[in-house]
Amino acid sequence: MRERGGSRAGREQASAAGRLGSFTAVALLAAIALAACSSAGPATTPSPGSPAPATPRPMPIPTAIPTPTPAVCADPCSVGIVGVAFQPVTRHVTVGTTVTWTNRDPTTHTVTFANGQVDSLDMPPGASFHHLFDTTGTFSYRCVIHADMLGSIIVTK
Ligand SMILES: [Cu+2]
Repeated sequence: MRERGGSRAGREQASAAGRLGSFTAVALLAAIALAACSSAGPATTPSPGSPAPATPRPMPIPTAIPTPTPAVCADPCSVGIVGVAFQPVTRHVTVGTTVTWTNRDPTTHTVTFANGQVDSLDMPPGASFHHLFDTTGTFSYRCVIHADMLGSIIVTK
């Protein structure tokens, strides 16, 4: 009983040793192959004549770009109504400036302030409308006939 068990254990040991041996051989071959690869010359070692490898340049630090001061539209300031749009859409003026809108379209438009204080009512082709801005603020307006016709007058001191 004991001997049979012992001999079976011995066979298993021998077999394990054999597997270990073949594994060692494979590992050794792999090591040799790796060594052969890594010592394969000029790819890894730059020759003296080749340019120096590029050194990473530091990221440029973004500099603050000053916001350009919007051009002030001199008094009297004009806004065109062309192609179913206010042109320009936004005008910057100073207090005391009169803005004149002129309809250069073949269709009727309006200049209607969002605050409800100013309304040109219908402006047929060729008609003009003007308003004197005597307070600071941003005045948004639109054409009541064309929903996407929007404009604004920004009044500063
Ligand atoms: Cu319109």
